[in-house]
Amino acid sequence: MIERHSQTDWNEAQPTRRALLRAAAGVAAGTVAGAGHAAVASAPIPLGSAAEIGAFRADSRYRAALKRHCDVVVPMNDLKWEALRQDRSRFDFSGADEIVAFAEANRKALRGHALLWGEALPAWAKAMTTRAEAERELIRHIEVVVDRYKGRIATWDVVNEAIRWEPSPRQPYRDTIWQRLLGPEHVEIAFRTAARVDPKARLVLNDYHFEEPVADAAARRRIALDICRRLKDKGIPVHGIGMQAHLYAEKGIDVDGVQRFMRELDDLNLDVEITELDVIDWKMPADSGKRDAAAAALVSTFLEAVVAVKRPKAIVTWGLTDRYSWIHETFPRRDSARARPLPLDADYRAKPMLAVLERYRAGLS
Ligand code: 9MR
Repeated sequence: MIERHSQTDWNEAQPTRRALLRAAAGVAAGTVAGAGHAAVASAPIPLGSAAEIGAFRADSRYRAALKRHCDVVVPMNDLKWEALRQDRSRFDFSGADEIVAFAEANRKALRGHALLWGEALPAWAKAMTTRAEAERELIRHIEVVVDRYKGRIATWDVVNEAIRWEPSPRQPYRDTIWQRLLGPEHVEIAFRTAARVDPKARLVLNDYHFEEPVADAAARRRIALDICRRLKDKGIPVHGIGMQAHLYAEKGIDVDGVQRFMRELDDLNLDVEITELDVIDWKMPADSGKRDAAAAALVSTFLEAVVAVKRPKAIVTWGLTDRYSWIHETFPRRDSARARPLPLDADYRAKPMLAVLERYRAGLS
């Protein structure tokens, strides 16, 4: 077992002497997972997970897994409008505060998810009708939320899933309440406000469907870069792009496309982070051993493609254990087998995917 890498400030992750020594020791002892892979010591990459409040409260093994496997914790749902703003006039921070306190007590970094999203909105927000109302609410929301966690939540997904499924330069944005009432400016307002309230925060544009070998994914990468370039041209801070990386086992990875994307991010002086990694295995054969091997190989192919060009600021999975995952409901299998999207199985046993991730955490890839 690779020693836990406790890194409080994952934004500043550097190859420490300890990490290098640990890496070298792992290679020498032959304990490194993914045997056959030429392990090379390099900067450790902080690992993290989203934490779902129901499981977090009810299941002590879930909390133990977060402590053991994470350098970074992300409240999965409790910083969304739906959780914070059921009541229009009063913010409810109870769930978010619980997870933030846990992260701080255990010296984990935090990512905030998400300040602007077209989903997970309370009914009153979906029913807004005027530009002035949307702008007022959006600005107030970001002011209150970012200010509350200023200096504690180091990184924010400022805008989540704003890019249309099949975007074009003329129609880059998804049809959301924000786009309907504010137009393309909704993205600028969100980033500008977050930067004003916490000038030290790292501000990320988060989205998905960037890595499959299809034309749509290439178009989405191009649009994401365009959005960031335009923000920068206007002097509005944006620090990185979050690749959610909900990977489809049957689709594979566009390695060349992903690597080009990394170089283009470099050209714009933008970071990359992997923000919601998991594997959608609904089209795979039921055999769990085969599925786990395929998931680990897919994650490895994806992360190798990224890391070969650019080291992500963090690698975050959307949960840790197959016991709890959105994939069970959203991508139900036709047979009676359960989805196996995450690095630990439903009984918290390590799967091959965990070994792949730990190589990066230990600085061996
Ligand atoms: O996993 C999350 C699930 O528990 C919520 O019900 C849902 C709606 O808030 O959001 C899920 O997380 C999503 C994330 O916030 C954004 N990217 C897609 C994720 C899976 O739907």
